[in-house]
Parts: sequence; C-alpha cells; structure tokens
Amino acid sequence: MMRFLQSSVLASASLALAASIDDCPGYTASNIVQSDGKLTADLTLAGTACNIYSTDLTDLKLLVEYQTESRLRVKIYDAGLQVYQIQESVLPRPSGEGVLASDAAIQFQLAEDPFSFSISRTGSGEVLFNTSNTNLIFESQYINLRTSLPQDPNLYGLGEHSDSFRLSTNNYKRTLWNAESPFIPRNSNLYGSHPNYLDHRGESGSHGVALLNANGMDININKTDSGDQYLEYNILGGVLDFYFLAGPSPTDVSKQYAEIVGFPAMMSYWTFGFQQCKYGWPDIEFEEGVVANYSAANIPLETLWADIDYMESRKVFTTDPEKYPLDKMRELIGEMHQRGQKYVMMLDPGIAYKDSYATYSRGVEAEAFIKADDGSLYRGTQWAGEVVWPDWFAPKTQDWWTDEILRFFDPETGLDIDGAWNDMNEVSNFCDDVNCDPSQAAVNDKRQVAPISRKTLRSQQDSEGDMKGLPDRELFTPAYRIKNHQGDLSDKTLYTNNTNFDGTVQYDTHNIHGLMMVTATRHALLERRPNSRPFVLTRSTFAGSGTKAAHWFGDNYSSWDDYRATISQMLSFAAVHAMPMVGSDVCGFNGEAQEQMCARWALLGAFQPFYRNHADISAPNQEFYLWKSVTEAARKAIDARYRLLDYIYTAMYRAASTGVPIVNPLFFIYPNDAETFGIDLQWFYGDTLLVSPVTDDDATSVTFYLPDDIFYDFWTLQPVQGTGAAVTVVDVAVTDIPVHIRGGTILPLRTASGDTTALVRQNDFTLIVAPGTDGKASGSLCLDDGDSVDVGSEYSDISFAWDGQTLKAEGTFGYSTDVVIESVKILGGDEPVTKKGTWSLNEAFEITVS
Ligand SMILES: *[C@@H]1O[C@H](CO)[C@@H](O)[C@H](O)[C@H]1NC(C)=O
Ligand SMILES: *[C@@H]1O[C@H](CO)[C@@H](O)[C@H](O)[C@H]1NC(C)=O
Ligand SMILES: *[C@@H]1O[C@H](CO)[C@@H](O)[C@H](O)[C@H]1NC(C)=O
Ligand SMILES: *[C@@H]1O[C@H](CO)[C@@H](O)[C@H](O)[C@H]1NC(C)=O
Ligand SMILES: CC(=O)N[C@H]1CO[C@H](CO)[C@@H](O)[C@@H]1O
Repeated sequence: MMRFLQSSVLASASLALAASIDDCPGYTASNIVQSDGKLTADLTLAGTACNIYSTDLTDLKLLVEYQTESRLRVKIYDAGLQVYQIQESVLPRPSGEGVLASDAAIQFQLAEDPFSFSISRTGSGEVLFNTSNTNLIFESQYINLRTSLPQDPNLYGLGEHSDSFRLSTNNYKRTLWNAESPFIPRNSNLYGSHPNYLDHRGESGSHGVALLNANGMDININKTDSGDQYLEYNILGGVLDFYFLAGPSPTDVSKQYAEIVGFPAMMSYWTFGFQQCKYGWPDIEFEEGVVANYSAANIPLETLWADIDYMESRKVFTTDPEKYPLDKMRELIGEMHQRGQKYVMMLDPGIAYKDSYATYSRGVEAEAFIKADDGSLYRGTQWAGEVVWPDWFAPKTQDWWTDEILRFFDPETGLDIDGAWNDMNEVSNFCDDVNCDPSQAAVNDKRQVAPISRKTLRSQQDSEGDMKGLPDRELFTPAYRIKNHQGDLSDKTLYTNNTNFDGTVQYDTHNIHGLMMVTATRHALLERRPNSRPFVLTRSTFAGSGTKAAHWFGDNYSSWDDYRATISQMLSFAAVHAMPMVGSDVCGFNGEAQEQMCARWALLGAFQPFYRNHADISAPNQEFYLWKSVTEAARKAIDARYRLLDYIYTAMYRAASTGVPIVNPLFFIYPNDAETFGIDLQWFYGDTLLVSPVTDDDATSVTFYLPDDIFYDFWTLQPVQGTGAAVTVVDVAVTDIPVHIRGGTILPLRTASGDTTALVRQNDFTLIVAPGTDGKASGSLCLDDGDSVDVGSEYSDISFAWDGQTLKAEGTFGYSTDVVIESVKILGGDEPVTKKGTWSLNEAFEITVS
C-alpha cells in the first residue's frame, strides 16, 4: 500500500515536469565527415533541454560504418564516452572489414536539422527505417527513437516473450528486462533480452535490425492517432548501437545476425537425445527407479537431470548426505555412463552466505561476490536461504568458479557430469523489493559477516571516458518506468544501484548477468574436459548467448496454451536470435499434466531441438512411462527423432558454421507466400520436415497449411500435393503427429533407432529422395565423432543430388566410418522405388535408379 502511494505521487510529479516528449528539441548534425564506407558527425542538442525523464545530453557523436555489403552500423553515443557500453569482453563487436557505400546493399541517409536518419535499399530505394517523424531524445536515463514503418509490418523477434511469433503491430509493448517469470506471462518481459527484429516484406525481401544495448527498455509497436505505423525504442540508458542487416532472404538475415553476435555453439550429438528431469524427486533411489522404469518401458532415456534436490540445504557444490549421498550418486552416474547415458546437474548463482560453507569462504577470499555500497557483501534470498551472488566482472571470479566446478565434478572423487544447468540467473532474488531484509527472509541464516573492504569503489574520475556509465543517476527508480512485470527494476532481483568490480552498475549490466554466468560455466567445463563440447543449459539469455549455451523456455504451465506457445518461442530463438538449441519443459512445468496433452507434447517436443521432460515439485510426476498412451507416443516420437538425428545434427552443423536456422518458420522456405507469414503452429524441423501438430485443446483433428508444393507424408511416404490452402486431418491418434517431407529434398535417415544416441550412431542409413515438382532433389549429411571441440579435418560434409535418374554423393570425406548407406528410396509413385546396396560414406559415389 505504501509503495503504491509513493509511485502515484511520482507519476503525477513527472507529468507536471514536462508536458510532452514532443517538446524535446532534437539534435542538429554538424562537422559531417564522409570517407569511403564511413561517416562521422557531431550531434548537438538543438534547443532548450526538455529533461523529460532525466537530463538531455548536449553533445553526441554519430558513427556510420558500411561494415560489409549487407551490414551497416549506425552508432549514436555521448561525446564524453561516459555512457555505458556493453563490455567487449562480454559481447565482442564484429570488426567490419569495411566496404564502399556504393557496393553496399543498403544505404544510410542523413537529415541534418533536425537530425534524423533513414536506411533504404540500394537500387529499389525501399525505405527500411526512417526516424524523421520524431526528434531523437538522448538523456542520461532515457533514450527515445522512433522509426516509421509500412502498415502492419511482419515483425519477428524482440524476445524473450511468449506472444505470437509475428508480433502484434497495434498497441503492443515489448519490455526487455530479464526477470524471474513463473507461468511465462503473455505481453511481458521474461527471462532473456534480445533487442533485434526481423522485418519481412514478402517479395521485396527481409531485413534485420539489431540494437546492441543491454539496458532495460520498452519497445512499442503501434500506430499514431492518425494511423501511421511506427516502432519506438524507450531505453533506460546505454548507447544506440544499431546494425542494419540487408537480407534479402529471411535466412540471410539469420546468418547476418549470427555474424554480429557470434555463431551458435556446436552441440554434441548426445544432447539431441531424450532427457528427463523433475524438481522434487525425493532421493537417489527414486532417480534410479526413473532410469530403470524408462528402460523397462522401452523408452530410450539419454540423460537424467538433477534439479536442486541433490544439494544439501540447497547449497550448490554440495550433496545431501541422507537423500543424495555422494557415493550413491557416483554409482548412478557411473552406471549410466557404462550404458552410454548422461547426467547433468543444476548450478545456481546464489551462494549461501555461511562461514562454514567452503564454496562461500573461497569466494570471499577470491573477492568473487557483489558488494553493497558500504563494502559489505550484498545479500538477498534464494534457494539456499540468505545468499550472495558472483560478480562476474571481478578478476578472480572465473578462477574461483572453475575451481569449484573442478573440485565438485572431479571424475575420480566427485560427480562426473556431462553438462551443467544454470538456472535463476536473471538473477532471481526471492526478496520482493527494497523493503526486504534478506536475513529475515532466509529465516534459517541470521549470521553476520564483517564487511569486506572494497578496493574498487567507483569514483567519478574513474568513469570519465571509460564507457562505464554516467555518474549521478537515479539507479533505483528512474523516472521512466519500463513495464517490468515484477514491478520496479530491482524487485525480485539484485539492486540496480550495485556497483560491479569494474565500476559499471547493475542498472546497466543486469541483462547480461545470465550471459556472463554461462560464459564462466562453459569456460570451466572446458577446463574439465578440454576436448568435449561443453553443454550448458541456461534460463536467462542475452544477445549472443547462443554462442555459449542451450535454453529452455522456463517455468511454463501444463496447459494447451503453453504447449502452443513453445512453437513461437522456438521459432523466435532459433530463427531470429541465433539460439538453435532450445525447447520447452515437455508436458509443462507447473500444474498437473493431463495424459492426452502429455502424449501430444511428447510428439511435439521430439521435433524441437532440445527435448526434455521436466516438472515442478508441486506437480505430479509426469515421466512418460506413467501412462500407456504417453509411453506409446514417446516411443514413436523418439524412434523418429533418433532415426532423424543425423539430419538435425547436420542442421546444427550449418547453424554453428553459417547461422542458418536449425528450425524454420514456413516463410523462411516460402518467403513469397503471404499465407505463411503469420503461421506459428507449424514449422520446419530442419529445412525439410514440415511439422503440423494437433494444437487445439483435447482435439483429435488438425487444420494446417500446405504451401503450393509437392510434399510426402513422413510416416507413409505417400505424395501429398499442397495447393496453398488449409488441409484438415481428422482422427489423429494421440500417438500421431502429421509430418511432411518437402519435395526437392533428400533426407538421410538411420535404418533403426537405439536405446542411446551412441547406439543410434552404429546403424546404417537409408536415403529418402523426395523429388520436387521438377523431379529433382538435394540434401546433405555432416558426420564427425559427435563430441570433439576441434574435429580438425576429421569430418565429412556430403552433398546428395538427384537428377531424376542418378543420385550423386560428393563433398568432403574426412570422417572415416563403417556405417554405410544400405538403401535409397525414391518417392513419388504409390510405392517408393527402393534400391538396396552398400555405399560407403568414406568416398563419393553415384547410384543410378531406373
Ligand atoms: C523519411 O520520412 C520523412 C517524413 O515522412 C520523409 O520526408 C523522408 O523522405 C523519408 N526518408 C526517406 C529516405 O524516404
Ligand atoms: C499506442 O498508441 C495509442 C494512441 O496513441 C496509445 O493510447 C497507446 O498507449 C499506445 N500503446 C503503446 C503500447 O505504445
Ligand atoms: C517404477 O516402477 C515400479 C513398478 O511399476 C514402481 O513401483 C515404482 O514406483 C516406479 N518408480 C518410479 C521412480 O517411477
Ligand atoms: C541502493 O539503494 C538502496 C535503497 O535506497 C540503499 O539502501 C542502498 O544503500 C543503495 N546501494 C548502493 C550500492 O548505493
Ligand atoms: C497462456 C498460458 O497458458 N499461460 C498460463 C500460464 O500459467 C498461468 C497459471 O496457470 C495461467 O494463468 C496463464 O494463462
């Protein structure tokens, strides 16, 4: 009640301060210097400061770089170089080799007075971005920039959200502020921030707009009272560092975005196996039972996950001596490894604030924790009770974290995990707000620790010209309020006025905490197993997190709504945010999973990259084997997924090396078909398999879109002619999911599945040739050992081409294997034409089928 009163007073006070942002004077460009591929200018405040939410900056700089033929950078920053810029160590910016403007696919145009800019396509002159309708506002704690857009544009991205894949264009607000977000609310900020979007304009192409800014922001997509469409940034700080990506195909935009934030981390083969987790498994014996029951049910289980249950009093790097004794855990992990299975464990960032806790003491010694203004440790509340959090900017934090990981996960004496799971890293703080006393909140821990003197107190001189943030800001409750669903900026997270070791403040760096944590975890896992690709799953993400980690969509609900939402969430991350290894908690996290829904979700999840069943402690168990129909659905789903494993692994290879999405929205494949632009209940798994699940609550039929093209039913291999219209399939059993092979493709399929992905790898291949309308088809297959960080030349990248009579395989054959292609199936007739044989995958070959 108290807080409510305060904020209404504040709101009316700021209303009284300035009438309208239309009063802001904007900037004038001068001293314009243009050279090949580059432009710089000074921007000077063009009138009386409006100081609408904070203080107008009087002197700005503009930098325009034609970095590549398809990438243009526009950066607007303070002349004094004090305003926070994301540390290069956290997100390295691409170094554009530079091209002549005349060679670039998009052009920058400057309007000097008032300053505005626009971006348009070379040649056609189509305007992609134009800021001239409003004045730029660049204040110490508020930036406003608006671009006009064509009516109802097709915009995608601006994650993380649980809204439709194609964003609403009217009265729509995307807030970016990483937050604990149970039940993944709609129209809200969630766990991650990705300030980039893709704008698809049908036949005139796609382009991308990426803003590298980590501050909290609201992005409004809306129309003016007179109906003019716009997209508007309202940002709490930082600089404007825009990258305009020319496309022109949607896939080109994905690739160009990955070139900025980094190509996704290549995942190990096993990470595509089926994984099971549950918060609330009571003890290690129960976990053994889960593994045994999966085996008894003949459902292949690749990986078991340990949530916080294994810890003693929820302290990371400890085991519960009663329920999860170390020796028993070692035994289970050892047995799983012998069977080719994997084990992954949770690592939260909240470190119990307890003298007697060795991880904490070593962290104190290393000065690895975030400190409050008086130099004492900054405390909050998390699973472990009263906790402190790592300051990932402090110089010894990485070594401390690596050392903890090496000790606890020592294969000889500790737990020999195969991957790590970073949760609660937004960061989540169970303290509601500034009125919280963490030691009270964590009733089990009231101990005080003497304040630690701090070496790096932030001073004004320090921050001059070092891009660490302007001094004298209202870091707690800035006048512009973003629509954070948790309330104030610091609610349920770290105080935003905390200073990091390097002198930057949480106000500016909040959104990169999760990215920094997974960077540190990945680094530590590489120290453990230098030649195995590290596997880290993270809840919180930022632009570039795909280079480090996989992501699941957080604490959803066991509802049909959240089942449907997984599709747009997957498409946004995989196709727009360069994070391919994503998926949801299959069957839902919170609430009780219903049998039919869980069966359908087992099938849905099998055609998404990351495939893990997980539930909350308050939810009933939902392991697949608990229901007969779900068991059958899961067997069928996993059988298909595993036979397709090398196909999706090949897509992963492409994502990691070129940025091509691992899964595709329909318009990525059919960019000129306007019917596809809004589809987010179907997708292409890879670029070949069209997945069209049942999506209505408890339904047994599905109506889906089939583009005007030839398709083949994945299950029966029968041709299905698409006409660019909706198709309805009825009586879809709960063990079925409609999947179609797109004509014009060649699908490498293992002849059989296996209990583990290691066993799948021993099976031969069959090639499914699905001719397109022109009778031709092509495809590819990447093979390597599935796990090495550096495979050197020991990989194969084989392309297949079918011309109607002959299938040719050629490419690179560096990975030596005994596995062969044992049959080729040519689709098209009532029955596929099958040719059997033995074709080695170690060299080029040709097969003629008459
Ligand atoms: C940007 O918009 C303004 C105002 O509508 C218009 O005058 C200007 O020509 C536009 N810029 C371009 C490049 O079309
Ligand atoms: C959209 O514009 C309308 C009309 O100006 C305004 O009332 C509404 O608040 C705006 N919504 C957003 C999200 O900006
Ligand atoms: C495994 O199956 C047995 C036999 O049905 C059952 O008694 C046991 O509770 C199950 N354990 C788990 C962990 O599901
Ligand atoms: C942050 O603000 C809170 C609430 O006003 C205050 O108690 C705390 O001392 C401040 N911390 C820093 C680091 O300035
Ligand atoms: C769309 C959706 O299913 N969201 C739900 C997530 O869970 C909460 C809690 O049950 C619901 O209120 C939301 O509607």
